Amino acid sequence: MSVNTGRTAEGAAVTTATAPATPTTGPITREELQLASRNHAMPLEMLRWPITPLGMHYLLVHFDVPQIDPVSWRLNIGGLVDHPHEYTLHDLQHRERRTQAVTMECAGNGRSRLDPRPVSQPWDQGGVGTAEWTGTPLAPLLIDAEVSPDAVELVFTGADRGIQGGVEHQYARSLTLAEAMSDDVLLAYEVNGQALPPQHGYPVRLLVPGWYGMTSVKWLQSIEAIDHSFDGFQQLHSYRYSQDADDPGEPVQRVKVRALMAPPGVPDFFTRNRTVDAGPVQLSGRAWSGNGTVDSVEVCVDGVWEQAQLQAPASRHAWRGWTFTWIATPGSHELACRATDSTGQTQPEAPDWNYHGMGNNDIQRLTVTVRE
Ligand SMILES: Nc1nc2c(c(=O)[nH]1)N[C@H]1C(S)=C(S)[C@@H](COP(=O)(O)O)O[C@H]1N2
Ligand SMILES: [Mo]
Repeated sequence: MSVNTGRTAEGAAVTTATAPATPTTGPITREELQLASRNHAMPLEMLRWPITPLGMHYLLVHFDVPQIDPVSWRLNIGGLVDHPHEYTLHDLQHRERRTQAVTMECAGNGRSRLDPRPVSQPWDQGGVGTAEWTGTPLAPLLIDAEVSPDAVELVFTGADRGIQGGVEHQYARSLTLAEAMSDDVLLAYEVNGQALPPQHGYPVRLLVPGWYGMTSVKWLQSIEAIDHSFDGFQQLHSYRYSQDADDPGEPVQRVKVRALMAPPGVPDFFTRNRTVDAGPVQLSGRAWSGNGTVDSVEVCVDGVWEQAQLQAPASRHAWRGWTFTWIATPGSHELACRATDSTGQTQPEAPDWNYHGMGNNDIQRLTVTVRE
């Protein structure tokens, strides 16, 4: 088996026809354009909304959107459990029902800002969104299943299938039993008050607040308890903080702290450069972290940092709004924002480079032209 880590089981270097190109300093490729147009970002002006309207939430689909018949669909809970069970959609909809606002961000958000640029979905900064997800908590289903004491992880498998790094597989990710038992983990069947649309995982997806989006497996088909660490492609060969093709790196897990600003004023169609009128300008945006809470947001105008005002989040897993009044004077100005969370983490001036372009939370900077 050859995978895109460039290693065989013996550790010898290999190259495969399907392995993605190594990071590049060249222009955006046709393959990146193809991925970017399938997997759209949230436009940054949508930061004005506390809940991202459906269709404006970002999207990330590795393979094809599967077509699933809700009547014959089943969720299988099995493996090392005393009571394996098959649930219908109706069964899940008639268990405890919970709605929670959750900010989700793709681990690759910010990837195209790296230099050299890892060649994959070329996110700028919009691989994020906040939705109100409704579903049933996972923990009670696991309790009903009586997971064996020998089980260490649960594998969540989606219905979608494809080839990545030369390996054909169904999209699958694992969590430890303790992580999966967390009270806030849902099996979601609605988003913003509607049935999940096909692209967001219809009929049921896993939802793991605080973790990068890859954890929240869409089109969920089975949950299997296993007695070892899951070695599937999306666990072992993808979503790693690696320095090169041969570096197994560390797993990508919780969302790093980040603030973004809704671009002020009016955009230029092609460059997206901004123009605002002189005088007081209300800057606003949102900030989030998968570790603790966002404790402060600062705004920088021409190199001087000041505190922004924070709003209460819609839930403990949702981003916080922030505002800042800027007295804009004619000319060209540089704006930036950054957040700090309750674990003391903040955002880097420049991306922390890694081979797959994961977890880049570098500070957003905007150049704004102020007219009289
Ligand atoms: N089955 C399946 N689940 C998946 C994916 C996928 O391709 N297949 N993509 C993951 C990734 S990388 C992200 S960032 C989120 C995106 O969720 P969204 O498209 O609903 O925003 O779904 C995750 N769950
Ligand atoms: Mo992602």
